[in-house]
Amino acid sequence: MKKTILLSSLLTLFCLNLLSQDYYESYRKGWMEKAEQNKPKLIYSEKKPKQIVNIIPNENAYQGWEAQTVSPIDQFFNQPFKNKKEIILDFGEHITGYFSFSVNTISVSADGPLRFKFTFGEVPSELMTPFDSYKEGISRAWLQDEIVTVMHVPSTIIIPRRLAFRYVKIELLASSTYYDFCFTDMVCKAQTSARNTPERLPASTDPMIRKIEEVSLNTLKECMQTVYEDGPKRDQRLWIGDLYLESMGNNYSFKQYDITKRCFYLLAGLSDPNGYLVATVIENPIPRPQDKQFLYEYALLYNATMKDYVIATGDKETALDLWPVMKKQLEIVKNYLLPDGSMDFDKASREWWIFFDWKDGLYKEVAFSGVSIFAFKETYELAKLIGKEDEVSELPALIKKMTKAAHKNFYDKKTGLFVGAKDKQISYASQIWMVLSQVASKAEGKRALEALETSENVCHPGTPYLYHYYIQALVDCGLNEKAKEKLISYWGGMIEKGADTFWEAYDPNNDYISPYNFHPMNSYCHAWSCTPVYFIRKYPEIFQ
Ligand code: RAM
Repeated sequence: MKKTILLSSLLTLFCLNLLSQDYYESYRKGWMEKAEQNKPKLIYSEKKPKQIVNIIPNENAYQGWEAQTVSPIDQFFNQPFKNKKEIILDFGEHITGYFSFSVNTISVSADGPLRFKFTFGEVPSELMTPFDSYKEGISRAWLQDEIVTVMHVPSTIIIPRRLAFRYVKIELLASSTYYDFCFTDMVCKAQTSARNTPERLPASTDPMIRKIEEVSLNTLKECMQTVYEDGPKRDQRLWIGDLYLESMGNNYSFKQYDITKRCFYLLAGLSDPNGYLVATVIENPIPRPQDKQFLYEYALLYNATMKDYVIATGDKETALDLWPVMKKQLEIVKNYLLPDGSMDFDKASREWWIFFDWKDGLYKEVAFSGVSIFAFKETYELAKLIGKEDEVSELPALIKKMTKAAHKNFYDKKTGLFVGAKDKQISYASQIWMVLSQVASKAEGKRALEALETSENVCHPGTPYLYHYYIQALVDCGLNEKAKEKLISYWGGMIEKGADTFWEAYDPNNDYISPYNFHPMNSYCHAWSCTPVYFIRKYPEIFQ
């Protein structure tokens, strides 16, 4: 009896120990060191305001506001400001960096402090929509308004937070009746780690494609800091889904691979002790994961990103070093794989954040199966590239079985569309992921993507993130003309609405779409919308 009790307590202790063990214990330190060694250098430049503008209501303008030129910037510097009280300046381009300004008295010396409110906006509406109506959700402090008290005049003040903006509104909140003052200087010390200059597109390229590429590159450049950020205004951090698309853009433009390498190592080094990747990590003040932020397909897209990286760079060493992470992520899919090859979507939904798009009401069962098969395929391709296919030799048979099951469960022969087993919603996401996973044959995929345009009650993409996969699906099915047409109408549509960097959320029919129910909270320079440059460069015969 005593012996049994002793044995079972030993067993419990052993199990507890296993549970509390860190899956990558012996690797983490080395991975974090490599992340540090590959931190890209930031490059700085000084940017100054270009002109004075007014932002006026216009129901035909994007989000109801339009910036109009008032006068050149020399009408601002060294001009009395006390009675002016408010002004909006335009820097003429999207900038990420640190903002400073200098003030001085005019004639008599200062007898007291000044107080200003600065509001920075990536798009005009941010300067005109009162921020305090935002009540809940992510932090109100992401919104870029700052109250600054200048105790001594003259002086130069630097706003401590890093900003991302094109426009700045200055409001004078307090001053002395005894003296007037003026702004003598204003600079934004802009920063990015994008240092290379991509080759120019051939002169014969369609001017709209050229413009779209320029805005894509600006978007990517602004998001390339010491990691690939999702957006320099918000959330200023690395997310795996954004990394996937940014590194794709980078592979075809700046071709700077230190930043990609750093991101791989950071994510591995900061993964959960259970071995699964956390969807997002924060760099400052010390690198850390966002606790328990597990996002199903993001964990899997790490492997796909690595496959593309190895093809672009030939750097098998990094892939081999991080192979244990990629192998472990396969387990995530296996946890929901049923004996007949179908996937337990309900169970996965309870245990993971399944994303695909910011779109209310999107039913994700089909896309969930698609991305799981896609991840297996990409990982197998990677394994072959680095000589590890023996370690994942079960994958080809699993892929076959899962493909068969998904086709059987989701394909509606009559309509030619893929719909869920439980919910028959027709969505872009479902068709896209059935194409990308090759559950749909090329002909079926073509039919499904075309049918989306004539069907009713279709759930459309809400973000350029899903739209990226849509363009890829069109290309994969050979719908080249349509891919070009859609790329021009979607990203070109943002340009026509005034974008100088591409946005986090965009629905051509709803300018106010916002994952946060408050459009000023959206990021208007967002990593995952930078991929036109990838399409334009990878498929010149289609897009150039
Ligand atoms: C947004 C982030 C990021 C994305 C996640 C899922 O809030 O900005 O781009 O990856 O959502």
